[in-house]
Amino acid sequence: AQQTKKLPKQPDLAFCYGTLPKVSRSFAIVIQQLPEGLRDAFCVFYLVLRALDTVEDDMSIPIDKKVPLLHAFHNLSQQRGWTTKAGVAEYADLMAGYPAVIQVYLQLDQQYCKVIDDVCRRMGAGMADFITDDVITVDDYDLYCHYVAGLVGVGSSQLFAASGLESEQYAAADELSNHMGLFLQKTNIIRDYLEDIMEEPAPRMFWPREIWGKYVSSLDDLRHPQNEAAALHCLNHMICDALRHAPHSLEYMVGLRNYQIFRFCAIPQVMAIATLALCYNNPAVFRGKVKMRRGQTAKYMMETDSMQTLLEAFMDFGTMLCKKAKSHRIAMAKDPTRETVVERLG
Ligand code: PS7
Ligand code: MN
Ligand code: MN
Ligand code: MN
Ligand code: MN
Ligand code: MN
Repeated sequence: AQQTKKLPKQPDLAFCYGTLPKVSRSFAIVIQQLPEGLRDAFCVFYLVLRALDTVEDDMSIPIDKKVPLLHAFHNLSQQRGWTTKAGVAEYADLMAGYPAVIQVYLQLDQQYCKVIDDVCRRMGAGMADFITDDVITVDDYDLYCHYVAGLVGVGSSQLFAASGLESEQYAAADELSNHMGLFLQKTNIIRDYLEDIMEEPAPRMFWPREIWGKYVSSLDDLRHPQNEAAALHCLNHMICDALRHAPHSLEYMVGLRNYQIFRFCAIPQVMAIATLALCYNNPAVFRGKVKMRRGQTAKYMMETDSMQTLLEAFMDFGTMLCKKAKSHRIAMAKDPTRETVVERLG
C-alpha cells in the first residue's frame, strides 16, 4: 500500500495521481489520505468531474457542440481511448491524457462505477440547462449548485456507504449531502467573483439576480470602487445565504465514524467557513483573489481531526465573522443582512 501511494505501478494510475495535484491542490491532499479502498475511486471521481467542468467552462466551444457533449460525457467516459480538446494549461493536459482516467475507471468496483456514472450524467445534464438559462432566483442558484456540487456530496455519501466504512444511512442522506456540497460551492462562487466576471471571451456568473438586484443594476457594477458600499452589502448578503448550509453540514459530519473519511469531509468545510469569514465585508473580493495565508490553511488541515476540533474551528471563524458583522456600527448600520448574519452565527 505504501508503495502504491508514492509510486503507482500502472502508468494509467500514475497519470491520475500525477494530474490530481495539478488540477486541485486542496482535494489532492484530502483524497490522498483516504482509506485505500476508496482512494482510487475518489481520484477518478474527481478527475471525471473536473474534465466535465473543463468542458462546461470552455467558452470557446460553441453552444451547439457543448450542450450535447455535456449530456454524452458520462457515456464517453466509459469508451476506451476517448478524448476531446478543451481547457487550457493543466486542464488541457487532463483532457489530452483522459484515456488513462477511463482505463482506471473501468477497473473500479462495479458499485463505484455506477455512482460515478450517475453523478456525471446528472451533473452534465444540469450544466447543459444552465448554459442557456441564467441564474435569476435563489432557487435557481441552489439548483445550479446542486448540479455541480450537491451531487458530488450525494455521490460521495453513496461511495462511503458502498465501501462499508460508513453507515448504510449515508447512501440515502441526499439532503444533508447536498448541503455539504452547497456550502463549498457557494464559497467558491463568492470568492471567484472577479475571476469569473473577467473570464475571456465571456464572463460566467452564478450570483443570483434576486440578491444582487437589491444593490446594483448590473453584476459588473460591483467591481467599480464608486459602488463599494452597495457591493459590500451585496457580498454580505451572499455570505449570509451561504451560512444557511453550515448547521446542516455539521449535522452530516457528526454521523461519520471513519477517521480518514471524517477528515476528507471536514477539512474543506473548515476552509470554506474560513474563506467566508475572510471575505465578509472585504472589498478585496472585488479587486483580486482573496486567499487564506498558507500557514493558517496548514494549521487547520492538521488540527481538524475530531468533531471537537471541527466545532472549535467553526466557532473561531463564526465568531470572527460575527464580530465583523457587529462592528463598524455606523458604516454597516444600513446593511440589510447584518442582523440575520449575527442570528445565524448565534
Ligand atoms: C464529501 C459529502 C469527487 C471530491 C467535495 C471537480 C469543488 C469544478 O474550480 O467555479 O472555480 O474552476 O467552475 C460533500 C470532487 C463538492 C466537481 C465543485 C462535499 C469533485 C465539491 C465539478 C462535496 C469536484 C464541489 C466548481 C464541478 O465550479 O470551478 C461531501 C470530488 C464536494 C468537481 C466542487 C466544482 C465546481 C466543480 P473552479 P467552478
Ligand atoms: Mn471550473
Ligand atoms: Mn464550471
Ligand atoms: Mn469557481
Ligand atoms: Mn474558475
Ligand atoms: Mn468558474
